[in-house]
Formats: sequence, structure tokens, C-alpha cells
Amino acid sequence: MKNIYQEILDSKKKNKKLLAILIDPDKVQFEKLDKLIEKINQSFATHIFVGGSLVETNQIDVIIQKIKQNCKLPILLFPGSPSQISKNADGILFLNLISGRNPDYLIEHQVNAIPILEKTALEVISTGYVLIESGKETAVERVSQTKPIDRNKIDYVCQTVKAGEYMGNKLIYLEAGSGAEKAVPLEMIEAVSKKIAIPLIVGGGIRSKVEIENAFKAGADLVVIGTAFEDNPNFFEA
Ligand code: 1GP
Repeated sequence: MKNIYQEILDSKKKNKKLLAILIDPDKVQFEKLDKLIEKINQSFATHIFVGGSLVETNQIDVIIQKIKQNCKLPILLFPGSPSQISKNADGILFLNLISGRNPDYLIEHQVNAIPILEKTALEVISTGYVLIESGKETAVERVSQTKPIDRNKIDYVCQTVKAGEYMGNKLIYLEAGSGAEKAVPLEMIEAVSKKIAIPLIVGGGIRSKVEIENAFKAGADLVVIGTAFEDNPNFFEA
């Protein structure tokens, strides 16, 4: 497997937009996984993310193994906690919840993850994770016990992502939360993408191909789709 982060950087340089499909191990039905992978292979997806705020299944290893059998896309863990680390993936978004002020999600989980990570060959990609208010309480907010940033406070979000970049994060992830009522505002994507030099991921509440396209046009380098594909595996065909 090539260096995943380097490929993201190269894509950004060439203005080649990226799309990740998020698979939540708690929601995916194992028997239907083959069919989903087939759909992913036919789509324009470039990455697979695996994870969720509260993964209760112990099936992560086998789910990833099964995806790998039939799909060549790089698989990145998108973990809500260290228990979601699987050596079968290719890399991990090493998240710092920089919109929040809960030390558990700024350093505690990261410290606890090290002994587990050291037993793997995962590519570790530090990611400043920024939760944006999106209408109603989301799972990330509930589980992390942090407040999202007001969706109108674009200047403050810009300040936050810049701090995240200066602190050494290699990616910034603007997150409205899975199944969010409202996605991250396009003006915010635009302002943030101008503020940072590192690649920008945007996800949460994006439900159509037009919305994906709009997020790309506003400046997202990689868009994440979870719920819309979960609800409709024919999402990319319509
Ligand atoms: C959630 O950003 C991802 O962490 C994807 O959100 O499920 O709303 O697409 P959706």
C-alpha cells in the first residue's frame, strides 16, 4: 500500500477531488457487505473510512478483512475510541477533537491508543477534528460530551483550524455529525479551505451528488458520505 497521506497531498495539488464512503460497523449488515462493496467499486469513491462514535460490535476486524478481499481502495479507521483500532486497515485518522474542550478527546484516548497502535503497521495521520453545530444533537456531541461550534461563527472556526494546523495536524476534518440535519455551510468550507494549506475533509449530512459537488467547489478536498449510502446503496447510480 502506497503512502495514503502523500496520495491525498498529491491529489490536492492536482485538484483531484476525493470521496470516502464511511462504513459504520454497527450499522452494516455483514451478509449485505459484498453487495455494498460491489456498489462502492462502481462508484467514484477513492477511500473507505471505517468507524463511528459508539461502535459496539467486535466485528471490525472481520468487516475490514471482508472489504479488503473485494476492494482495492485504501481503508482508513475513523475511530471514536481506541477499541476501534484494527490492524487489518491501512491507516488511521488520529483524531484530535479541537472544537471541544474535553481532555479525553484531546489527549487521553490518544495516549491509550499507543500500545495498540504499536502492534500494527497502520499509517497514522493526525487529524484536527472540528464539530460544527448542525441542527440537532449528534452522536459525536453526545459521546464526546463536547459542544459543537456555532455554524455562524466562521471566524472562530477559521481560528480553530489554523491552530490545528500549527499544532501539527496533517488534515482538518469539518464534521456536522453523522445524519446531521444541516451539513457544514458552504461559506464555512470556503473560508476554512483558504485559511489552511493542509487538505480539508468535510462530512456529515451530505445527501446528494449535487451536495458533494458543491462541497468540492467550495474547497473540500475529500468529502465523506455515510448515511446517504447506508440508506440507499444505489446512491451513486441515480
Ligand atoms: C460522519 O462525516 C461522517 O462522521 C458522515 O456523515 O453519515 O451524515 O454522511 P453522514
